[in-house]
Amino acid sequence: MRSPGPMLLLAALACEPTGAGSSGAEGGEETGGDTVDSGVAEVDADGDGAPSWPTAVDPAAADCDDGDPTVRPDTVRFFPAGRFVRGSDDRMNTSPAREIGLSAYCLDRFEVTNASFVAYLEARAAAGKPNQTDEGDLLYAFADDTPDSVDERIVEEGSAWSVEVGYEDHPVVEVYWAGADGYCAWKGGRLPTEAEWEAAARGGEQRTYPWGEADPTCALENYAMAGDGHVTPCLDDTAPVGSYPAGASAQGLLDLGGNAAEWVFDWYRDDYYAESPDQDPQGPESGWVFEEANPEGYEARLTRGGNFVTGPEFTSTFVRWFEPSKAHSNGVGFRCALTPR
Ligand SMILES: [Ca+2]
Ligand SMILES: [Ca+2]
Ligand SMILES: [Ca+2]
Repeated sequence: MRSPGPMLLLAALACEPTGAGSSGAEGGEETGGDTVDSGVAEVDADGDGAPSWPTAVDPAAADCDDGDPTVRPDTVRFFPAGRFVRGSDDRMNTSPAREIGLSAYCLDRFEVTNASFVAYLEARAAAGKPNQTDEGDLLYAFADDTPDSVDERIVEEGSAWSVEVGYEDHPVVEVYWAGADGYCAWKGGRLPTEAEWEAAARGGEQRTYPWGEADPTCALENYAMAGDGHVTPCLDDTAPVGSYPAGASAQGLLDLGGNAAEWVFDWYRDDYYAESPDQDPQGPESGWVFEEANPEGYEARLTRGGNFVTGPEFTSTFVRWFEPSKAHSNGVGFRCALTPR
């Protein structure tokens, strides 16, 4: 477990998404120390109003880190150990659908925002490496040479960074996998595994979409509507995180469908589900994709949940979407997981 320095704590305090207000903060007002029916007292060691996850009666109110008052269930949700059916037999790369087990984990309720990611760049600058990991991997794509509909929202000005006004609470996009991985580690967490992401979206009910079975609409998520052979985006841009409370998952996670697609930890192989372990799968050892247009193939990682320009099927709970491992895109961001502690 890494020990966060003062800069991390300051950044964590400054980075709670303000777009979160509409979706409530269940659990945040809980008082610790209540005696429950079993006679076991809930413990709230860090005094943030949320009981520690091993003692919490209600998983939705559980504190994933009872030693850190900046980690609370209004922004990080606890998922108890359990089993769920992953995948779908409808698609080759999601077959076979089968039951797997996961240890307890925690997952952010919101996509990581531009403002939060700038705090990470500032912390890297203090370490002398503003836009790269210690291994030299780029974090954010400032110089985007691909034509697209959305400009970069984080602007580099010498040794400082600013977010385009009005985009502070939008999900960070144009972020490399290494940037997502590095940010989550800096926050004391990690990227979710693909299986953790899917279990959270399924909500313990085998949901087709994070909110349930209803077809996507522009009131449920930020995606692109299917039409006659083409798609029409609801907004053609990101929206502030947490803008679609009607599309929340069973456990209250926002924007799992649409807005920014989300990097997960795993490498991508289309046949992985046939060979993956039944407990806590972490993905294959390496990722690779072959395509007609690119028969030599390329190294690939995974995103989940679709984004503001993808059609409805990509925003389902089970569809897997691969990207070149060093890719960046105006529609790809991430959220972080945490092993409860
Ligand atoms: Ca607590
Ligand atoms: Ca806490
Ligand atoms: Ca998303």
